[in-house]
Amino acid sequence: MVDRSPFVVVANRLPVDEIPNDTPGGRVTGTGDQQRRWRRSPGGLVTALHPVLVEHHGTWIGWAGTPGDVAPEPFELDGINIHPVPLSEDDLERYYEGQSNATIWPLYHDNVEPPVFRRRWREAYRVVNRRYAEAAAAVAAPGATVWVQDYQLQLVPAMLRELRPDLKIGFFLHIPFPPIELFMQLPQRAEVLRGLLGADLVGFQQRLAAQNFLRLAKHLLGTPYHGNVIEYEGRQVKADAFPISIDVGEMERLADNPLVRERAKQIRAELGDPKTVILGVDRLDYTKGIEHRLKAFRELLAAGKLTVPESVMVQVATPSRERVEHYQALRIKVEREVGRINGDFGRVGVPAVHYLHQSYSRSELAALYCAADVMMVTPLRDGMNLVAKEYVAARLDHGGALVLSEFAGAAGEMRQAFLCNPHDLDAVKDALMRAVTVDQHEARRRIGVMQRHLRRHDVARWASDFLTELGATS
Ligand code: GDG
Repeated sequence: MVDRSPFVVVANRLPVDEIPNDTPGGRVTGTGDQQRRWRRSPGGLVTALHPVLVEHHGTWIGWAGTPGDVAPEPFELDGINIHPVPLSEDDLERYYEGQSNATIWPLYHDNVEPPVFRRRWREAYRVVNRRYAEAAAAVAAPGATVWVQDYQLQLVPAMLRELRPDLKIGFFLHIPFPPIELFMQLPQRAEVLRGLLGADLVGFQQRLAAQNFLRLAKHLLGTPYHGNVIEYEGRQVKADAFPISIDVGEMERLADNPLVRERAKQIRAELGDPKTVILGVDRLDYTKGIEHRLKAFRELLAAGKLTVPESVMVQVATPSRERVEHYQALRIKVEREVGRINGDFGRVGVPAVHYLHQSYSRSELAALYCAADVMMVTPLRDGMNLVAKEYVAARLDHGGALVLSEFAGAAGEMRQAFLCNPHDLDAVKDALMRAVTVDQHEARRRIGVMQRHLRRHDVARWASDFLTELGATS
């Protein structure tokens, strides 16, 4: 473990999972009662940043995943310095579930659920953001580059700049940045904006989000901007779009694995070899439009345009933020809708919707992607949506069709998808039917164009574009 790093990533969560002590393998830290075992968690962000972190002896700062007042000691894993920050049960309830996921998350996603505002959550957000900023200030070498990630840590750039004016600070927001009218509802609005303006470069998924940010700064603080550069307190802050992507190579390797291909066939057989398998894969989140797609499917079944068992839907809804009220309410609504569809259109042993409230391995996900004729990605608002990109990358056979919401960042790049407005049920039904009935030649052409785009724009390119632009800021 080095004391100070020239490259530091700060994210809510560390890219590691603690595994039970009796599991073979993993990296062991501590001894006796304090012994712990760690494994790198899969994910696009860590894959993209891993080479940069290894090359620059980089450090990743974040929460290790277990609540407590004291964090595990820093350690090294696969060439990355891991620097845990503690989060207590209270912090998790207020900073993470409260301010991050019940206030900011819905507000930044067009208020698709009403945000909840609580003073004690805001205070916890401030306290925890300071903790992360202090950790970064302590590990960053003189003149280091620090890259702060996402909506949980928007105050960190300014806090860090105050502690360490010598650093080059980048910030990337993985979720949408709302228009002025919505952002203005945030009780902490000026503080959050000033927090972000502590960075040299603020990155967004889409150009529209960067523009919202530039306009907001002018509106709220009167800071002028020229092009995409804001003049703020004698410094220049650049705002730009960097659409994130996936590790295309990893998904292609998975999809090319004979075991995965075999599993895809087996999944279709287990589903009764239907003509059309329609798939959804999402965290169980109200922004993802799961109910909307279920309703579209139900109406098409009711109208006889689709029939069971020729068509079946598989919906993977990975458990997420289960202690937040909005999420509990969503689960009830989704499960009620699934029950209604199966009650009306299923038969014994032949459900219309296979609903799976579980997490799967990457290879099982790849097999599901390969098994699906139509992938439905219908968020009401989404920063990017990596599932859409994963599905396309997995289709080495050039088969399949993607139905994609116009409100996903991915729609900006994947114009060959069957695009739809998820708020308009008829439009969703129409896009689904076009995807179900598209002729093979046209389907292959569409997937092919999107794959070529993805191969040139993978997550490594995203990281290098951001870091190059950050390096070029004055
Ligand atoms: C946020 C923004 C933005 C899902 N179920 C399982 C599983 N997943 C994986 C998917 C995909 C990832 O989780 C989900 O990424 P998304 O982009 O679809 O959505 P968010 O979680 O909301 O991500 C989003 C993203 O950040 C990146 O900037 O695109 O807009 O909201 O990779 O495959 N992975 C495994 N098991 C599952 O059951 N292993």
